[in-house]
Parts: sequence; structure tokens; C-alpha cells
Amino acid sequence: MDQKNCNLKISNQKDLPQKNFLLKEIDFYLVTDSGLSKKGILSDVKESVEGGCKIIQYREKNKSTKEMVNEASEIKRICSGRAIFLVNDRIDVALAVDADGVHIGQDDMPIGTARKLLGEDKIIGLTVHNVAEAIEAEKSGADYVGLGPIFVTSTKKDAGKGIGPARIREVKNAIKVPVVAIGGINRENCRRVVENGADSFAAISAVVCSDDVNKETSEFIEIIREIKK
Ligand code: TZP
Ligand code: MG
Repeated sequence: MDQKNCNLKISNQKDLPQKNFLLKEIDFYLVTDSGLSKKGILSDVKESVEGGCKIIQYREKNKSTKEMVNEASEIKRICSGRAIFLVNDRIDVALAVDADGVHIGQDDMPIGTARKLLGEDKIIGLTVHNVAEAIEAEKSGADYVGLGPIFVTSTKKDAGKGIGPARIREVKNAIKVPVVAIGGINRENCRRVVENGADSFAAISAVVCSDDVNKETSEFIEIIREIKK
């Protein structure tokens, strides 16, 4: 990923490939949900990016491909120069709008195939549930792993029960790529997630169900930075 093509531009002083450098810099990670959103996902993305969010995942399960491509291209425009923009599951939609990458699950397209389609410069995140899957994900070329659900969540009906924050440390110790925690994370429990080694965490309901997406985002970022420093 070169600076010119990525949605987020920060000068890389650490000589890492651009995508690895950008992923090291992320703290709060927003995942969209049109079903839960109060003001609509474009508003959520805009407010969250204005609140400092540097990575957005467009996750949409119920819209047509045409609607998704249109929405994805709007999100790309909002993220431009400010946030990494990933598409959940849909490699075709990511390619159509030249997103920065994708986030895929264990039952989605195999990561090697996704890599062939997207190329080396794009970011691929993979959902994992345990240490074995995390090691496999790293070996297969995942740029980061999404670990969860950490706590019980009603946002993803088939997510299973929470694995608990202590598991984050085990995964963190087993791999080098960034670990993004997800699932049931809110203002009450998010400290434990970062204290247990998560590089970043993602939330849906805690942010998009609130009245002030910008404020929720910036307060999560403040908490993460405070614990990490
Ligand atoms: N993957 C694992 S849990 C989850 C996803 C997409 C849902 C997270 O939503 P919330 O509202 O932050 O618990
Ligand atoms: Mg998926």
C-alpha cells in the first residue's frame, strides 16, 4: 500500500511497509451496522472519523451489491486521508471501490485466495477465536486478527459466548500481527481489554447506539491511549 493510494496518510518514520505501519497506529476501530445505527451509517462513519477513529469496517449483511458499492464508495470518500477503510466479507465490493482492504471470517473466502485477488498491498484482517486460529491466520498472511467475542454480545447472533479478556494475552503472546478485540466491548469493560494486551478494540453497539458517535469514539480513544502510554 503506498501513501498515495491509502485512505489514511501518516508519515512513516519507522520504515515499516505502509500497511503494517498504519495498523500499528490504530486504537479504536469502528464497525458499521445499518440495523443498529441511530443516524445512519454514513453519519456514524463521519462522526467517528471526526472523533479520531483511524479504521472503519463497512459491515453490511442485508443490502444489494449495488447499494453496497454505492455506500462503500461514500465511506471511502469520508475516510479519504483520515482513516483506513475495510469492507467486511465482500472482496468484490472492496475491489470495486478500491478500499484499503477487507475483514473476513473463518468461513469466508480462504485468505490465500483473498490475497491473490487483492494483492500484497491491501490489508486483510481475519476473525479468530483462539490461539491456534491466530497462529494459522498469521501464517496465512493476515495483517491483523480480530479476536472475539470477548464478552457476550447480541449484535452478532451466532458469535457464541464470550471468551473473556484473559484470552487476549494468550493470543497476543503467540503472534506478531496486531490483535483487535471485539464483542460486547463498552465503556465499563474496555479497560480490561487493553490491559490484557489488545492493540485495539472494535465496537458496534457501544458507539452506533449512542446519541453522540463522535464523543463515544474520542472517549474510547482517550482510554486506550491512557492505558497504552
Ligand atoms: N464479531 C464478533 S462479535 C461482533 C462481531 C462483528 C459484534 C460486535 O458488536 P458489539 O455491539 O460491539 O458487541
Ligand atoms: Mg464474515
